[in-house]
Amino acid sequence: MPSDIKTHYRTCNLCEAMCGLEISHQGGKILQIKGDKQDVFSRGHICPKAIALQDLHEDPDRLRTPLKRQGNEWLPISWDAAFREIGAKIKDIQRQQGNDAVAAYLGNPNVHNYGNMLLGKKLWQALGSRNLFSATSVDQLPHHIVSHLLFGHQLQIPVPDIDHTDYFFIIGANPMASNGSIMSVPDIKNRLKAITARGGKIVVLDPRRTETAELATEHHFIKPASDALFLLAFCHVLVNEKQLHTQKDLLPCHGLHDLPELFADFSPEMIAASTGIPANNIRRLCNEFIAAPSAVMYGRMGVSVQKAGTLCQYLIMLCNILCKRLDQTGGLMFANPAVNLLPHSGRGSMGKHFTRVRKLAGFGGELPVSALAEEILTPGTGQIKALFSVAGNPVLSTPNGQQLDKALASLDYMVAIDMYITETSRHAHIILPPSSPLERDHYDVVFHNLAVRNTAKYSPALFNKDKNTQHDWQIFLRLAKTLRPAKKISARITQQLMLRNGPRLLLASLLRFGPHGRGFKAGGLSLRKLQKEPHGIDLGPLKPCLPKALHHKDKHIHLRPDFFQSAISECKTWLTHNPDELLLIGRRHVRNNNSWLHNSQRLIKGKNRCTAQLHSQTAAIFNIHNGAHIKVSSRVGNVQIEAQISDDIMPGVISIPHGFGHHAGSGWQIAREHAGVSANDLTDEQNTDPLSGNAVLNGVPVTISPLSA
Ligand SMILES: Nc1nc2c(c(=O)[nH]1)N[C@H]1C(S)=C(S)[C@@H](COP(=O)(O)OP(=O)(O)OC[C@H]3O[C@@H](n4cnc5c(=O)[nH]c(N)nc54)[C@H](O)[C@@H]3O)O[C@H]1N2
Ligand SMILES: Nc1nc2c(c(=O)[nH]1)N[C@H]1C(S)=C(S)[C@@H](COP(=O)(O)OP(=O)(O)OC[C@H]3O[C@@H](n4cnc5c(=O)[nH]c(N)nc54)[C@H](O)[C@@H]3O)O[C@H]1N2
Ligand code: SF4
Ligand SMILES: [Mo]
Repeated sequence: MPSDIKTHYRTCNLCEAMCGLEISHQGGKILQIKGDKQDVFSRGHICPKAIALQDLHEDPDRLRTPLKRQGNEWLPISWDAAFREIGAKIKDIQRQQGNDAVAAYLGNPNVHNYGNMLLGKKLWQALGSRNLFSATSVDQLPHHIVSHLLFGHQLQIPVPDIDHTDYFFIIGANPMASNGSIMSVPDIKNRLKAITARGGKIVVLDPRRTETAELATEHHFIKPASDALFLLAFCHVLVNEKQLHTQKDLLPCHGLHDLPELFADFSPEMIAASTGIPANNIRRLCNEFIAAPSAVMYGRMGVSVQKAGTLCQYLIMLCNILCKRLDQTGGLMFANPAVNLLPHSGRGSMGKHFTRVRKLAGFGGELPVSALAEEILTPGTGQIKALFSVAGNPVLSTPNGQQLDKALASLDYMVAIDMYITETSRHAHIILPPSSPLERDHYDVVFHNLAVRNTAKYSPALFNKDKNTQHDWQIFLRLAKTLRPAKKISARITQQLMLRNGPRLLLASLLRFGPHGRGFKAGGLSLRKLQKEPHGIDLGPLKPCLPKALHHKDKHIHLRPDFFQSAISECKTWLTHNPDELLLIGRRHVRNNNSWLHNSQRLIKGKNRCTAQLHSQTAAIFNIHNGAHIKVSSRVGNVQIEAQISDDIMPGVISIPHGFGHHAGSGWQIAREHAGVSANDLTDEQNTDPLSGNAVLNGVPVTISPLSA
């Protein structure tokens, strides 16, 4: 290699897998991005999206300076002028209509950005509004609630010990496309293959025969949103038939004795027709799950964002507990990350506040985003009049996007912190673009807590940002300072210190005082030590840590059957089977990332991915041919989309990926050429999980009809 070619190592921040990248660059230009073979966690693996970091960095459509909207036109504005205008408008609205008139929506990439995680709250605190929404309530909210109830902390979420399991039971997850979620696991393919190679088994329950199902030992179609019934029958066998709740050597639990009553009515025979899974299969799977030397049951988006999402995640946890799979090697285990955010975050609180219009309960200081549009559109005291949208695209990612689109257009004022003019940020009065991911340093403060192995890695910035570029955290701190200038001298000094040092100082102290650091003593893990290890440091496999690590004072798991009783009773009404029902589910593809990587030509090229997949039997009923255009309608709207006939999907199910539906008024030119339609123009904001307020994005009733041939 010529000497002026340099190599930079960093962790990819695009998804949860935390792959190590090796980036060669010369004179400020990226030459190549490949997997870092020496990375202690990912061992050289990357997915096709890694190259998007270059495309994103170089994308001429990526905003590099704040923009102010004048009608339909966008004009550059200086940072100082932008902060001044925002400060004045927001203060004015809050003075006249109260703090709650200003809301914030936080999108998914916040969690992949440690500055946002560590300093974002300064902005929400400065706003002082109870109207805080995020992508959590179209995603993993049920996991937080289950962990809050059972273990005493919303962030204490166990993950599959995939590298040591003999039996991986996957319900409603497609890690081969998603690269794992609530399970940070680079190189999923080889880790899955290793399970079967060592004589283990992978079982997948999914209405689609997915890329993950292809690798599994066994795949079963399950009717969308019937998983709670399947899991109730599974628990029925474990508890009512095999009495596993009476075992003496279970982890200490409260509430075991109430379990038989909960599951009494759900024998495998009762639920077979409604789920599509024969009773003998359920009993066999139970026996196998109990008998395997090690085993783990895991469920993700397919079960999290359905009507009984919270119940499903609860029942999955119960199966793991009853079969002694929780906190066991090869089972469901807790990570021990170098940065442990648990002591510094709320343990989770339920029902402390409710949305104004529909009275949906909040959790952990946030409200369900399914209610955001109506909170903007419904007049009255407490109506939302202004919004900060931060690293999110809720018009494409939350239910009934069309309604939210209208709501955003009606706001008195909106600010977007985003690097693109998106379907959402196009409604903003001002867009504040942050630095590109390659211009900032990186440490995963969230996903090491959900990783299948304990490792730590710090990535410095690859490129220096120029003076006119601001990191997200700088934008937050400057906004906070404008909105709530510190009064006391000590607070002013802290504000100034934070602005000068950013999140790195906090990271350094979290590492030093974290589980692998030694505080003020020498030795132990520190930022300085990590800076010398560009491929990361291996901290070993997941280890048992219960009951010590439980956050409940009594060091017991609280099973809380009382909390789930009503949802379980409700399931009894689902025991009827309607053969004519057509249910919508989602679909992820390894080259998409929610709504925002469609502007990379290298990723979007190829066959149209925004299609409606349906089974040939379903197609025949509606007289639909492969490639035909069809209309899909739901209670809230309709879309016109290309049909893709595939027998890899269950009859009676239709699958449309989310994140498409790019608007002509957006600024991503390549994405617009592959606009597609938004699945969330069909999902219903009124349809939420009663236990959590989480959105129902899978199992949405729709009808279809062919458009002219
Ligand atoms: N129907 C259906 N809907 C779904 C899902 C589904 O499976 N089906 N999945 C849901 C899930 S799991 C999620 S997480 C949500 C995602 O929902 P959102 O988070 O609302 O949407 P994203 O598409 O991730 O949009 C991210 C935005 O952040 C911007 N961005 C990227 N990086 C940064 C950064 O570092 N700083 C800033 N300031 N901006 C940045 C991008 O330009 C983009 O506009 O979608 C949900 N919606
Ligand atoms: N390439 C890519 N990777 C991503 C993302 C992306 O958009 N693209 N998004 C990231 C984000 S934000 C997240 S949260 C994760 C999500 O990660 P995953 O949950 O692994 O991803 P999904 O592909 O949504 O998997 C859900 C699976 O559930 C199935 N399913 C749908 N409905 C049901 C049902 O009712 N019952 C059952 N049993 N299964 C059902 C679907 O067919 C699908 O295979 O992926 C992350 N990684
Ligand atoms: S799997 Fe995720 S972390 Fe790894 S390269 Fe792809 S997008 Fe990046
Ligand atoms: Mo997500």
